[in-house]
Amino acid sequence: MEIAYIALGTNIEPREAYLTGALEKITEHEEIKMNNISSIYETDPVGYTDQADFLNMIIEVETTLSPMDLLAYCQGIENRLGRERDIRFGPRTIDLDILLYGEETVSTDELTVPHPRMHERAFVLVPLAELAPSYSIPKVGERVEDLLEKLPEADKKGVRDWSAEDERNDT
Ligand code: A4P
Ligand code: MG
Repeated sequence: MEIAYIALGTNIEPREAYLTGALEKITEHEEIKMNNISSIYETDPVGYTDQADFLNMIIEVETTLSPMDLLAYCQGIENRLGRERDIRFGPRTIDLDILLYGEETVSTDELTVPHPRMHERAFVLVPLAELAPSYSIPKVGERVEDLLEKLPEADKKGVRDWSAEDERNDT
């Protein structure tokens, strides 16, 4: 059994339905147990910025799958939810990235764990700090909450708690 963290991201409507669909399909697997889920955040696009805002969230799972098998299962879910790959970093119905797999590091053509860009991304660190603030990221050697603390304010402003939006819609 290993603890793994998986990041979910979507910026094609219906965004919330893509998140819900992915969560359902992840929990369907008998070798994956959902331990915890973060809040949902609405986030400014990073990298390729001429695209719609994302919804991002992170889940903690417990699994007996190997990192490669977990990746393959996640990619199958992406495909089932209509993911098309054209622009790198571009719009997507659902993106499932394996951030962390216990204390393990993986470095192959198909899979890099910890995810190589996670430690500099507010849309990853903000939700991850909810679930695992004191997790020290292998290779980087720093804790999630310390990495988050060091990010520029402008980056953090690009990550907004989406449950607050629901309240706005109610009024
Ligand atoms: N791959 C390698 N390591 C991993 C890993 N740890 N988890 C390989 C998942 N996949 C991994 O991914 C390309 C290849 O990465 C896969 O074939 C897999 O073997 P992809 O999902 O097909 O393409 P991608 O998502 O466009 O590329 P990548 O590199 O995952 O992009 P990023 O770095 O994840 O960036 N802005 C906001 N606000 N929110 C976002 O969620 N996401 C991106 C995507 C850019 N900007 C964003 C967001
Ligand atoms: Mg990806």
